[in-house]
Amino acid sequence: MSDCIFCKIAAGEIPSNKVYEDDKILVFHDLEPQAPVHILMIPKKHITSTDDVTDADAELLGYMLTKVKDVAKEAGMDNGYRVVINCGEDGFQTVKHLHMHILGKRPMKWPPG
Ligand code: IU
Repeated sequence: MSDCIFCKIAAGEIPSNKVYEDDKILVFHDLEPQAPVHILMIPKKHITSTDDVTDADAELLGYMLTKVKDVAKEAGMDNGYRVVINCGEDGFQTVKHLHMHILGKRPMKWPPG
């Protein structure tokens, strides 16, 4: 999508502090970290939110989950971490391109705010 900032980051048109990249996904540090390590994982394919996921995306989303532990380990999150996907207004999704937050290096609380 031409007006999507995460599509532009995925395409390299806007720079990011990259952690990992392959043909399917990009992983980069969040600009406003909410934990000592706060990483975002995005599919390069534009999917607006979990509300927009279709059967055709099953392999891609499964692939993303398989990469989480590698990214977490690489970032030193040896004692656990949290994976979050916000969706829609009540879910406080501000960027309309599906992304996983991976947060760690501090104890998390539950329930989230
Ligand atoms: P949310 O789940 O849509 O609320 O999260 C969007 C995140 O994207 C949020 O943590 C922002 O700090 C982050 N972010 C970013 O890292 N770089 C950007 O250019 C923009 C948002 I726009």
